[in-house]
Amino acid sequence: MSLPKNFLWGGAVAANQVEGAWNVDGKGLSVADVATYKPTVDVKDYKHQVAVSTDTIQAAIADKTDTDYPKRRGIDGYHRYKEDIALFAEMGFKAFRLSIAWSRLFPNGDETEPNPAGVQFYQNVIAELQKYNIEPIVTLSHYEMPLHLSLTKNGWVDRSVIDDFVRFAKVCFASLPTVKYWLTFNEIDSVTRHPFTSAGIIPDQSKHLEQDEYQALHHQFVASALVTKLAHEMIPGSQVGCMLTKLTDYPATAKPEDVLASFQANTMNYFCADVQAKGIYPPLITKFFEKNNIQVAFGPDDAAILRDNTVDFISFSYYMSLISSASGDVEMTSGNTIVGGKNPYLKTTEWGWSVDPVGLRISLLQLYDRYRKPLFIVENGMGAADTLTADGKIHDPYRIAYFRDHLREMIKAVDDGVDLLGYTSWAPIDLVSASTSQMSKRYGFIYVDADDLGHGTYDRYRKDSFYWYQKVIRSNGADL
Ligand code: BGP
Repeated sequence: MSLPKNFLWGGAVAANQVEGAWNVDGKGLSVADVATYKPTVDVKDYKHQVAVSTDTIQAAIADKTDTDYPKRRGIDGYHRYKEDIALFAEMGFKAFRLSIAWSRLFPNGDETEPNPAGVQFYQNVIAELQKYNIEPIVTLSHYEMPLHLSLTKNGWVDRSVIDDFVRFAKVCFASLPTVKYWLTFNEIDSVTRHPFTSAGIIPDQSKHLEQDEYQALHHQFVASALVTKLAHEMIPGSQVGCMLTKLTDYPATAKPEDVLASFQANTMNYFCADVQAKGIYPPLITKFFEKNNIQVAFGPDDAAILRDNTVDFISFSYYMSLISSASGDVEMTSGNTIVGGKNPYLKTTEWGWSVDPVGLRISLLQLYDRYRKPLFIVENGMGAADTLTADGKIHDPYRIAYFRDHLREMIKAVDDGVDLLGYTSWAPIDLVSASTSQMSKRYGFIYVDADDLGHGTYDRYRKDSFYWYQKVIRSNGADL
């Protein structure tokens, strides 16, 4: 069993979780900049906890500090990117996934010309990666849009945001012409899980929220298809991927009713990839809309735009699997953005996410069998608390075990016949958690000396897993 020679090993991050520098060099406020630190998140009420109101946003705008807003600090990646990229190169990265902060290029989102300092920053980052022959994989939208568009248009609910986004993408393609791999929307299916951070929607309790969510999602589909076309035109040979949260669901028992419930959960999970990879809304989803009184308005050309501009490859995040039962009588996962049944056969992380390496192999097989397009694992990893020892070490055998088990299953899936472009771990360096804004939920091979409240030197330390991943890449996965 071996991986292709050009397999893209690396790591993935998002701008709003690493850069900090939220008000530097002309950057505007983004939805991420008003996300507050939440020590605990009640899973059942997650949507409302992250769904800020206009009042809380106004308070955040008035607050010019970063004290309560960890994403404003990130890990100071804006100033330390050279040091970080040197560490990635030391691990032997072939690829690195990053995102572009839309509000760094267009502070309000609706300007006609970009902020030159923002453009320059990303040109510098890409040049630094290419200096080490690291292939950049760039996400255009990763839980981030200019806050102004959220406040003035209710984010992606308003169709005109498509034009704003296409203008932004055009600047990205024109200024970063050597980037070959692009992803349009990170975990596009998350619009219905956290509508504010994924689509700038400020929920109005008196309105039909699902209606707004699916309309916003439709606008993202159209925008994704339009920029896929644009990328192909502006950067010949470029490859554009969709990105979904792969939430592989199992029936709680072999009871046919449970199997049906699980099938339905998986169908909902495939919905976005069906639109982006096959170019059509699946009939089961259209019917779901009808039954739930959801009317998605299509522009006259939308169906053709979706049909004619499908993605080149399918990328996804994989963290866990879930279970479904017809009675709903199963224990639920807790402490994250994803609501689902907990599998009694699996262990969970400290944050309640089930650990299921075989589920990764199953996910790869399911996706490849369904779409027959190249796949890319662009997020997989484990949030854990780490301890920095007095002599500057971090011993993290639990993280090594997690990755080893997942990579073993990934390699088996390639041996099964799956066409896999690469694997970028989430995240190669500790960063601010998307769901809780915690620093203490650590994912990296590199430790960042900062706590949840922003105290610390922000110095970087190599964990034991750093040397382990270096060895994995060097052996192209043979030495796990
Ligand atoms: C994915 C997001 C990432 C990332 C990861 C881990 O859903 O695309 O941005 O953060 O999950 O989640 P968390 O940071 O909440 O632990």
